[in-house]
Amino acid sequence: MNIQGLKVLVIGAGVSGIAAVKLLVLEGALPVLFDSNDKVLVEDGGEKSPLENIPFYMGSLPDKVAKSIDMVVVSPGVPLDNPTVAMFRGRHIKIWGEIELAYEFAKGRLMAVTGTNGKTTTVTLLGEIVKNYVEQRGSGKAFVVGNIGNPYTAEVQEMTEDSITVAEISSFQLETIEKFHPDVSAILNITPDHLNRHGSMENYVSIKKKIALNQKETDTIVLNYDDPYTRAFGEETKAKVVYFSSKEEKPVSLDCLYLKDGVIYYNGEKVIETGRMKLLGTHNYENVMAAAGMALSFGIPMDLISETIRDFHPVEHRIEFVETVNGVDYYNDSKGTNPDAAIRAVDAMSKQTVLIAGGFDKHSKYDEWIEHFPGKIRLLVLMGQTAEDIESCARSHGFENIRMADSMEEAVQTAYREAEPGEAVLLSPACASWGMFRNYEERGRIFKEEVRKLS
Ligand code: UMA
Repeated sequence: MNIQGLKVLVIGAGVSGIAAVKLLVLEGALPVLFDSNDKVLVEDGGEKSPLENIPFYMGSLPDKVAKSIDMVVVSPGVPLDNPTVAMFRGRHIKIWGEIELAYEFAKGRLMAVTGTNGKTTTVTLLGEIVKNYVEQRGSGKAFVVGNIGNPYTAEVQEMTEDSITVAEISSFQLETIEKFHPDVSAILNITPDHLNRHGSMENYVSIKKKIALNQKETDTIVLNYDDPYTRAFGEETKAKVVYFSSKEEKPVSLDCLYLKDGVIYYNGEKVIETGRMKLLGTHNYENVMAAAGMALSFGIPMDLISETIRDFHPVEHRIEFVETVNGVDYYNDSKGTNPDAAIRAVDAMSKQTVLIAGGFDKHSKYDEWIEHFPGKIRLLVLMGQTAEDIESCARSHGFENIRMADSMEEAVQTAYREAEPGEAVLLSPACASWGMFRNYEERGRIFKEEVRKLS
C-alpha cells in the first residue's frame, strides 16, 4: 500500500510507537504521535515531541487534528476500545497495528511464534539457530523482533530479500493483523492470560489462531500436541502441521517432535539429548521442540540446529539463577507474568522455596497456581495490586504462611530474613509488573539489584 503523503496517527509513545513513526517518515507518510497518558513524557521534557519535527499530543487529541487523519497505527499496549481508537473505527478510518505496518514494508522470509508462555525462550533460541544458519550460508541477515522488546518496525529498513526474520508475536499484536503472513509459525500453548483486555478465553484463543490467518498449504505451523486448543487447531488450519509433544511418543504418524528417554526426536531422528542442554524443565524441552520444528520446516540442517541448542543459555528473567546468599539460592523469574508461567517456575524448584509474587491485576485465577505450592513453597511474600486477592485465595486453599511487602526492597529483605540455608527464594509474580514497574525486565533487574545488595 502506498502511504506517501498520508497523515498517519500513531497511538502510544512507547518503543513501538516511536519506531513506527520513524518507519512512516522513511516511507513518505506524515506521522502524528499521540499518547493517551497526559503525563507520559513529563519527566523527559514535558510536551516536547520525543521525535524532532513530529507533531505530538498527550491526553486528548484536538478535534481539528483528528479530522485531518487518514490512517491510524496502534501500539500493542493500546486496546481497540481505547476511546481515540474507537472514534476512528466509528469513522471507518483504516487502523493497523505496529506489526501490520512493519509487515507491509518488510522483506525476506518470516517465522513467527505466539503462545501464552515460552515465546521469548523459543524466539531467542530460534533467532540463534537462524543467525548461525545465515552465517554458514554466507548470505543475508537474521532479525529477531516483536514482543521480545525489539519493535518489528525498527528493523524493516535493514531487511533485504534474503533476510530471515524471527518474530515474537503477542495476542495484543495479533489483534490488528490483516496481511501478516509468516512462512513458518508456531503456537506454543494457550492458557488464560490478558483476559482483562480480551474479555473471554474464547476470544483470546481466536486471537492466538490469527497467527495462521494468511498461511496456505505451502506454509507450516508448529503446534503443541499436548495442549487441547492448539491440538484441535491442527485440524482447522490450512497450513502444514508439525506437532510436538512432551507427553506422548510419536503422537502422529507424520511430522512430529517428541521426547523419549531423555532424547528429543524429530520423526525418529535424534535432535538432542536433554542432558546435554543448559535449559532445564519440561516446559523448556517443549520450547526447544518448537524452535527445532520451525527450523527444520524452514530447511535448516539438523546438525546446526542440534549444536545451537546445545550451546544455548537460559534467557534473562526466566528462572534465572542470581546468587547464593547465606546458603540460599535466589532465582529471578520476573517473566512469570501469569499463573501458568508461574506454575512452571514453582514446578522447577527442587528445594523448599520462599516465593515473592503479586503485581498488576489482569483478573487471573490463582487457584491452580496455589495448588502447586505443597512440597515446594514454604512462604509467600506478596506485593502489588493483587496482593490481597492472592492472599485470600491462598488462605482458601489452606496456605497460611504469608507476608506482605510494599516494595521489591521490602519483599527481598523479608525473604532474606525468613529463608533458611538450603532453601531457595524465587521471584515469580504470576502477575504483570505494571503499576509498580515499567515492565517485567525492570522488575527483574531491581530484584537482582536487591539480592546483590544482600551479599
Ligand atoms: N498508551 C496509550 N493508550 C492506551 C494504552 C497505552 O496511549 O490506551 C500508551 C502508554 O501511555 C505508553 C505507550 O502507549 O506511553 C506504551 O505503548 P505499549 O504499551 O504498546 O508499549 P511499548 O513500549 O511500545 O512496548 C510494546 C509491547 N508492550 C505491550 O504489549 C504492553 C512490548 O511487550 C514489546 O516488547 C514492544 O512493544 C516491542 O514490540 C511487552 C509486554 O509486556 C514486553 N507484552 C505483553 C506480554 O508479553 O505479556 C503482551
